[in-house]
Amino acid sequence: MRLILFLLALYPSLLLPVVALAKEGAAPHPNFLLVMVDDMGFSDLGCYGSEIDTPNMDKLAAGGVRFTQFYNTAKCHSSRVSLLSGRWCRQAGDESLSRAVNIPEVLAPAGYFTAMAGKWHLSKEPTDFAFQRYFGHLSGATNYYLGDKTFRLNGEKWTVPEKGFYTTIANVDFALKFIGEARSAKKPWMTYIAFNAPHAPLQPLEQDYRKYLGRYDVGWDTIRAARVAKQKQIGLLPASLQESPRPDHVRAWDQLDDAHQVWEAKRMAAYAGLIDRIDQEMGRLISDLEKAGELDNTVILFVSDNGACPYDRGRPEPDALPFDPKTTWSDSTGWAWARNSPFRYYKQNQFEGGISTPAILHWPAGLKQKPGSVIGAPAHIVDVLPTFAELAGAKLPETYPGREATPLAGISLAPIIAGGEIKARPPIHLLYSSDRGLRDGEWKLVSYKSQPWELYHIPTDRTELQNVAAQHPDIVQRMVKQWHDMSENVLMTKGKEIAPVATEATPHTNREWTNYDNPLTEGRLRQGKSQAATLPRARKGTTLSVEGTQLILQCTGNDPGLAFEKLAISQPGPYTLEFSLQSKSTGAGELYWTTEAETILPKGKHLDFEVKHDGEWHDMKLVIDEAKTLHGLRFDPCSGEGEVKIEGLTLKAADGKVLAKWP
Ligand SMILES: [Ca+2]
Repeated sequence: MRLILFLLALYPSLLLPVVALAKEGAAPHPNFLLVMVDDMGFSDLGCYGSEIDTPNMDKLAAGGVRFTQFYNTAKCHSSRVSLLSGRWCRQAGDESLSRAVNIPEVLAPAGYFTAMAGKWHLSKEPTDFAFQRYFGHLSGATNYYLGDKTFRLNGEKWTVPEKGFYTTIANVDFALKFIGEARSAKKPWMTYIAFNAPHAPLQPLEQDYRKYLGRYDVGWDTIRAARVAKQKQIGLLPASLQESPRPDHVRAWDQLDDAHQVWEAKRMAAYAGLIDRIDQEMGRLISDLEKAGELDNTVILFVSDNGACPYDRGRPEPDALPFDPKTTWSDSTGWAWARNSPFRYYKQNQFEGGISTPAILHWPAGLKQKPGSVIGAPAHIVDVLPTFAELAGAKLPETYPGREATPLAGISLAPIIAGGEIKARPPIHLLYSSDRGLRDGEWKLVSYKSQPWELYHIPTDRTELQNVAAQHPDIVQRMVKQWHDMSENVLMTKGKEIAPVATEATPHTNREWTNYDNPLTEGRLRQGKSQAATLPRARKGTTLSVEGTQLILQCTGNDPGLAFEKLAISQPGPYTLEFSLQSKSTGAGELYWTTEAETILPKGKHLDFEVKHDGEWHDMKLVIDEAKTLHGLRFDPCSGEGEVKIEGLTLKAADGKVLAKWP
């Protein structure tokens, strides 16, 4: 009850019944084509400043509206939760969606044919959430050519063809098939396409890649400047806007050596190819709607789940061809900076570079804004459900079997679509892991990984360059309280996520940002003879690979982990084993050790340790309380299935001396 009263105090509009948008002459029951792209930066489309050819999206923008402050949650799965549920991710019950009623569950009872194609990334399957048709992968990322084992077609396992398959095209093939079924059934439809592009691995089609080879030899400083200039020239952003400068962790292009320039230019050609293909496939959808006479009364909404991704995972492969299905190029921090022009930071951060992405709405039959308009009002993907429900005249159910539905967090954008404006809206809550923020009116409160709160005045400082927290302690205090109130009462989040922020700032670093000092080698690091001697042995149910300084374990749940036999240690204990660990597996961690050759592990001594399987990196330190000299070790970071990455695995003596390091 306390929660409901709190929410009603915050959002009095929740009391109002849903009213169909009053529009004279507009046809009833518009169709909805909802498109979400993966990791597309704010400036990646032509109509948002890019040099990439996106004529179809530019045409949609010219006939519709572009939002300049359309926010997401800075991360894949949480944006998908908020998009479908109209609620903050934690509030909706995360991937389980257990505290939400979702778009297809609102539109299907109103007579809509509901379908989805592409990346799901949440619990169960789309067909468990009132999507009447589904084709795509349940996984968070997939090989564009080879797919993976999570592909489904209408609830059944679907085998990816060995040849001729490409995700971006397949998603549209199936979406068109589903739309055709809706037409045959003479029903209005809602189709949700969740492209995996341009998420890593960067695997463009050959022709789409070759088209852009050479275009990015000028480097990211030049491309970023050109994008910002275009954003101002086309009226997307004000001419007075001060773009954020290149951060220290991105090296100036002309300071890169030739090999790094060649490699990075190829990576951006791959991104451009992926985005060009999205546009071509959007063109195929638009042509189909035009031919069927449906383009006029279809609400097309195009959004991205988060800003460009800076996490440069894996070994560079500058000599590989990205259209070889076995090549898996990773993201580039320098290009992520350019792709998020003119903003700061990236995917996962709650700065504008992480949360602000393109959003285009096209609906000739109902949109009363001047075609080509730029909408500066803040909006968020939580607004999509209430907007679609209002445009469809669909009822928002207050209860749903098997769910504890919470009140909506989003508001309907119908007043903007009807040619008006939204003067005030409830605060936008921002949270992903330890990255936090709150947008309330003109102010934005933001914290980088729970570092001290920063405050920005968005109308005069959209690029977050002047932290005015010290000048406005009253505003900071009010907004911090609001953030905590919403976190606890609305999102129902607990523990570390709502702990107070740090009092002292430390440098913003990330081990997964590109390291320009890393040498470029040809192809993946092969496990050579000399290295094999220093590597642990993967146990029978575990596959071990080495990428850079990381040990990557693929665990099956049987015999998880690594064995270190015949350790050549010269010093008695106690010891510490230090490492960083990122796990997508399950179960507790265990460490076994022995000081004598005749004891076969797991006999000997052992300790248990806790592992967070949240996909985040955690620094860990295990104390091996042993007085004798180690002979063998067994290190099991999980007991279940899935991937575990270990970086900087180091055995140290009590005095801190490094005794062994892997790889
Ligand atoms: Ca994403």
